[in-house]
Amino acid sequence: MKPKTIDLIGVPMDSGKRRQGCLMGPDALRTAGLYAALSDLGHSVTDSGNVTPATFTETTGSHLHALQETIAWTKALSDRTDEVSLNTIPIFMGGDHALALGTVRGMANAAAQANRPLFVLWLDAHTDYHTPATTASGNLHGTPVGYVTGRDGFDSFPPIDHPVPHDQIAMLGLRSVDAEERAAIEGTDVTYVDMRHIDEHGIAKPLAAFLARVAQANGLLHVSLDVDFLDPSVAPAVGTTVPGGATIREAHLVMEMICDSDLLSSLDIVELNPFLDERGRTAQLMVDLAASAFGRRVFDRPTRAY
Ligand code: B3U
Ligand code: MN
Ligand code: MN
Repeated sequence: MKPKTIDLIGVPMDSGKRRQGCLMGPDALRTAGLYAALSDLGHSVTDSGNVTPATFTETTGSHLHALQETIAWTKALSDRTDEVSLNTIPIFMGGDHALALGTVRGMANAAAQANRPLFVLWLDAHTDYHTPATTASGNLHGTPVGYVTGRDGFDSFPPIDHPVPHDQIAMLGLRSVDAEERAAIEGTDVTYVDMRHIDEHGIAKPLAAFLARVAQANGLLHVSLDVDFLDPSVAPAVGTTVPGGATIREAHLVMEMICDSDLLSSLDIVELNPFLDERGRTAQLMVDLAASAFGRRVFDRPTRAY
């Protein structure tokens, strides 16, 4: 892989759900050595510190948890993402998944300005396709895909000027989908790949097909990696533990294939809750996965035929 310019952006955001702790995520990723892992691979890395939300006053009485705070973060993150040059790959160190309301909105604007389509790879146990009206939990980390695709009901959020078309989104790792999300998503062209499909056909096939479409369209690729994509037995530092997730090897293969495609233009690492971690192992795994996405290999070439 050619050397890249990478910008580490901390997003200590915890407003997307009630269980707290993701605000420590950026520092856990720093402590686990994300900067060194990427610069040791020959990339030019900067750590821009943390984003802060605009000031806000929380309202009460809504079924939505921390709505005003999440809106404030969404504004700050879309503005911050707008500033990123397309020659730089931002890594948003979360923070919970509600940060993708801002990062994907910002990347969609950046892509539109460059006249290129934005594709989104959603690595998650969940589809996160709710709207503020359909979420039963009131947790806005379950809504970013609904928001960026332009679903109704996000009235007080920044408007979506460039909705991401459904057929430019692929979701891998699904195993916990609410009834409303399922009904809504089945009526779209989203590529949704659940764990059963991965068990039966492997993870490489649907991913290769998606990456080929991104390449064909000269698209930008935003990857949103939720810790709960992985099985909680190997990635315990997450609030929503859903058994039956991706293995370490499947996750590395995904990252290695993303690297080989040379398409990655932005990356979220989200839902890491260091308060729930075991001696930093989940943070370390996320750093290792990021390294795979940026070229870390055991060997550069496969072995000779045997
Ligand atoms: N779909 C459920 C659960 C959930 C979504 N994302 C996470 N959990 N991490 C909800 O609350 O919207
Ligand atoms: Mn998620
Ligand atoms: Mn999830």
